[in-house]
Amino acid sequence: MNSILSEENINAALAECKEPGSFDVEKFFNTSGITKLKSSELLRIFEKLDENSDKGLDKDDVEKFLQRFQLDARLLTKQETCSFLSKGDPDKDGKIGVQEFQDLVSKCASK
Ligand SMILES: [Ca+2]
Ligand SMILES: [Ca+2]
Repeated sequence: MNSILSEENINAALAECKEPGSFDVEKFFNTSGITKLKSSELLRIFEKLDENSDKGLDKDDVEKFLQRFQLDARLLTKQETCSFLSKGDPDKDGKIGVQEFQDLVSKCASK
């Protein structure tokens, strides 16, 4: 992860959502620099987030989202996990697929 995103940006993004309940996808993607990545880099981020490599970020993957950036980061709360999933899973199959992830990132970037 740190080879793609700068540690400074990751730390800043994590600091913004330290308190349970304060996680905001849009804010995190922008602060971490994820919105500025090329699609090949974005794909590498997705692969790290998708730990079991089933090409989708399901509830478990999303819950551990912050820990993929920093091992000792907190889990997302149930509510944060649900809200992340509902934003990133328009076809509602319970997983954020690669394309859905890219769409979500570009949607966050355009604001
Ligand atoms: Ca997965
Ligand atoms: Ca989906």
